[in-house]
Amino acid sequence: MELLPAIDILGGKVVRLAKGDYDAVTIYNDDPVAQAREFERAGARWIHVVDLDGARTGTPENIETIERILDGTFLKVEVGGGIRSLDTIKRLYDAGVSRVVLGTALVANRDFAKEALAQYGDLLAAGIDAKDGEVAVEGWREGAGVPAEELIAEVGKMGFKHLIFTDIARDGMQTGIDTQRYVEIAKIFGHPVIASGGVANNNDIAQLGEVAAYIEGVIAGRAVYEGTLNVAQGFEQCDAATNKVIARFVRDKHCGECMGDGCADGLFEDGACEGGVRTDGTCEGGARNAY
Ligand code: AMZ
Repeated sequence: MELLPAIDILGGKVVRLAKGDYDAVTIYNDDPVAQAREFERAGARWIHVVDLDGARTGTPENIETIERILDGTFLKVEVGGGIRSLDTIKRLYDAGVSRVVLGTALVANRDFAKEALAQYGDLLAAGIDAKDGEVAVEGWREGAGVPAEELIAEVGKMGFKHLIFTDIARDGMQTGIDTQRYVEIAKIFGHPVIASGGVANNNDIAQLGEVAAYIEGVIAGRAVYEGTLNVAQGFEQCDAATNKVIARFVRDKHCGECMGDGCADGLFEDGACEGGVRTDGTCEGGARNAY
């Protein structure tokens, strides 16, 4: 489980929006590269970068800034916002981005998403953001008319291995998170999920840590900038949660496949992976083989 501090870029500055509203902007730093360095100094391994201009217009507008972050730090960088072409993915990949997030394209251009997946596989993450259960697109200004659960299941079947799910009503609000919802989402998706939206403090990280087999990571934004979340402690909490999951995998004799990706369903109930944990079936019958 990783804690990913968020750097949302709008007009070249580090901002937070409230519930994704472009009219409710707080500027936290004029220099995204300095912000990234600060997170690196605090112990971050990953950061989550959103090109908010790109998410709004459909074309990334802050790639040069992202390239400067990559040049100026050793961080692993996850990037979303306006990524709708293979050329853009290639540019980000060539620049050294570790994970590329597709949001709107998942509903607006399924063929592109499939082609991207065929070419870039594990580099990609599905970014699904929901308001009242409906998927939101185009900078969250439009509803896609698709229930979130339906799209989550679909992207799992398509072959996405990473999913970032944002609870829009909580995003930028420091409300706390609905841990159980992320467990359900991971089960539907078939792999652990990256939780986003509403993190308020270290208690949220602790709660997610309790179900860490289902949680690949957690993104925190406003709570980091407002200082209600202690990031250094957050990184330690995540490491401890990860270690606990690994220990359980070994103790309960899960197969190596499970360990690599993390199973998503009922893993620890009886110490078995059987029961169709993954939609692609990787774990079925693979339980109890290794270790
Ligand atoms: O805050 C917003 N209005 C917003 C936001 N944070 N709108 C989009 N996004 C992020 C998504 C995802 O990471 O959470 O942009 C990415 C998706 O962009 P696109 O252009 O692929 O839909």
